[in-house]
Amino acid sequence: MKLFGSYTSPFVRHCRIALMQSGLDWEMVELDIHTSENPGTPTLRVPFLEDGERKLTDSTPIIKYVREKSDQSFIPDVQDLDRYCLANTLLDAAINLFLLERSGIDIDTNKYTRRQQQRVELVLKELDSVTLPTSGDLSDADYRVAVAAAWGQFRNRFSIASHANLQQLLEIAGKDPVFVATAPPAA
Ligand SMILES: N[C@@H](CCC(=O)N[C@@H](CS)C(=O)NCC(=O)O)C(=O)O
Repeated sequence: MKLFGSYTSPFVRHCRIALMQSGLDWEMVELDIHTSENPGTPTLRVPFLEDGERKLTDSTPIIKYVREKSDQSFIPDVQDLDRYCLANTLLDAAINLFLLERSGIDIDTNKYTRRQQQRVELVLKELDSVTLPTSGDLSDADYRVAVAAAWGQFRNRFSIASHANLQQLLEIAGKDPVFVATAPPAA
């Protein structure tokens, strides 16, 4: 199967983690979604996955598909799923702000972008308040929070300096071979 995406995307990173842990046959097709004329996905976002006739357009069904195809489960617990979704909300807001700023919008004066900034801070605080996993035993909710926190540091989009649990989660994830192997390339 083919995973389309970039090495800097946190959503793609999580898919790569699941694929590397799956033992399945797959390859990464590098794609710059911002410059590609006809990227082959209606979302105009990465990741997307092709496996024969099957096409998946979002990291969540991709990870569920990969986990289940390799006899693993995908977030059975509803509270873990909520945490996973919170990390998605954090990423969506932070990436949206990143792209708006890059396109020339002043995100400090616009009412909606200020709300997005507030959302980032509130979700970070909420994510910091949950129990940490033990080393070597990261769930998909842990991975999602970890790739989100790591992306924020990589792009300098938010600080986790006052969030001790998130810092510790990144330390735990830093001992996980696939998390380390999928780190975004140095700029
Ligand atoms: N819900 C999607 C989000 C994917 C997403 O936002 N990808 C970003 C890269 S990290 C993207 O392609 N953004 C391009 C754009 O918004 O124009 C998923 O989980 O796959």
